[in-house]
Amino acid sequence: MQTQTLTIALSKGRIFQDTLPLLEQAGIVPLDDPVASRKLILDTNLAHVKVVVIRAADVPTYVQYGAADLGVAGKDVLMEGGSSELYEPLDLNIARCRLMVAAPKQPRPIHGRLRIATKYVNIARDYYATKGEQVEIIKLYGAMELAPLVGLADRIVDLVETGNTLKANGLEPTETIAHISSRLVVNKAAMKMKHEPIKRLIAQLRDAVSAAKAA
Ligand code: PRT
Ligand code: MG
Repeated sequence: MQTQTLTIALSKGRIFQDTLPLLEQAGIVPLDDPVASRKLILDTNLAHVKVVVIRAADVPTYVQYGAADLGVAGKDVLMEGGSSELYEPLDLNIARCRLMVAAPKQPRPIHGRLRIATKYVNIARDYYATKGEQVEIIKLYGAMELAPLVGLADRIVDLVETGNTLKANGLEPTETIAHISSRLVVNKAAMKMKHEPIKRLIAQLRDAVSAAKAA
């Protein structure tokens, strides 16, 4: 039987960088650096394995539709997207951070509903609904930290790693919504059709994650 091809979706930046050592442990080494080469499809040392490099928020879509067999996505992206059309077999324990509410250290008086700026509108809506608080959610695509400084919002919901970005903008974290790490996601049909190579790769990545934890 011919070797089945595998396509793995990764995003540029921290997820690519942190996934590389795990893939290497599994015997997969991309032949190009996506930043230097600008290529979107990378060959690897294995002829039947390719890596596609896309935006972080697009990874679940590529995998759900089978354009990639597997991918690596932040739990924040998976929670916000809310698709049940993917398998999520492994916590890779990389790109870790927390999804938090943050507020100005010197808050302004709040009139009426609390205004929350975030790119995570679904997560924020659910979070405040569960708390039973009526809030107004304002969708932004980036630089959430700016919103309270210019009076656009009273709070933000954003990812926090070191807390330096919040601090530099006069904000402080007030509540943790979720602990975040990146997950391996797998296309449901591929899991059946390419069961052997995918099962093997999951097992190898699981070992690599355990080894990284022990180190
Ligand atoms: O950047 P781009 O617009 O291309 O897309 P993206 O922001 O979705 O991708 P990327 O590569 O920035 O993030 C990919 C994934 O990394 C996210 O979905 C998270 O799961 C994970 N991750 C881990 C983080 C962080 N840590 C993180 N600190 N993603 C973003 N940040 C940002 C955060 O939004 C804030 O602006 O870093 C800033 C805070 O960092 P500290 O250290 O100052 O607290
Ligand atoms: Mg980013």
